[in-house]
Amino acid sequence: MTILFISDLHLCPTRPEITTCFLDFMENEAVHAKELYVLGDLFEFWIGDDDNSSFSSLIKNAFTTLTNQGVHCFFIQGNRDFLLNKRFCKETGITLLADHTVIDVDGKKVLIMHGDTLCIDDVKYQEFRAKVHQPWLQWVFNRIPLFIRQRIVKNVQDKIKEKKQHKTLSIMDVTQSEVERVMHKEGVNLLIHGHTHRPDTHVFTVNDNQMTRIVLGDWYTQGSILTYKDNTFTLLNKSFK
Ligand code: LP5
Ligand code: MN
Repeated sequence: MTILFISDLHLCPTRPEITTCFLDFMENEAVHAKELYVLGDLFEFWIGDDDNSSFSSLIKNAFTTLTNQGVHCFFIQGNRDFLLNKRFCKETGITLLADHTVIDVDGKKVLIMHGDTLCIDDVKYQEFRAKVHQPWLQWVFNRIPLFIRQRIVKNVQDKIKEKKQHKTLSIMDVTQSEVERVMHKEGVNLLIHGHTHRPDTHVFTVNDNQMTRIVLGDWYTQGSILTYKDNTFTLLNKSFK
């Protein structure tokens, strides 16, 4: 039994090498898995489930093909695709999961998430996140014509880009006390997330219990896949060729 985890692909029409690598992964690797978990930031930005561009359709078709072949696909929203919702999932056969979800891997409880909620020292981001996650605001935003939404997003992104440059790397990483708090709350000793683009396996001890946090990598220069097989988790890179 193989379970795959990916995140932070940041798919967009202007970086075709990522899309090519992703489609190859879906057709030749994911197809042999039992389950595929996408832990957010699949897209560079997802404007809404009514985006029917040829690029969106290409990605949606890849998921539809996979789910039709019997692979269970799951999606957790990232900070760039928090507007990907039920309609996308219905069209593709994906199951949308809550921001923090505990799954069962061979009888072991594993907490999965995008990872942005762990960066609590990044106060400005958490304030921004709380704003754009308001259901009423998303309801209104989704009803604005698509081309206007694209302009709004471009404006906000330009505004934010400059602010991000002034942040330190440690502020944009997870806060260890928050990691320990959520792992304790959910009763797990294994956490898998993405977002920080710092692929690694962190092993630490809390009250004599060994805890593990696996961080997925981004797909900027190569694919990055966490594989669970034969009772073992392995972080693998997939070259762009
Ligand atoms: O993804 P990454 O690593 O580049 O950066 C993230 C955080 N940035 C973001 C921003 C998104 O990438 C772009 C969002 C565009 C949204 C358009 C919204 C349109 C309205 C929708 C309404 C439903 O997620 C970055 C983190 C970093 O991760 C590391 O964790 O630091 O956060 C920021 O840079 C955010 C700034 O700190 C806060 C900026 C506040 C600007 C307020 C603009 C007003 C927005 C009003 C929205 C209604
Ligand atoms: Mn992210």
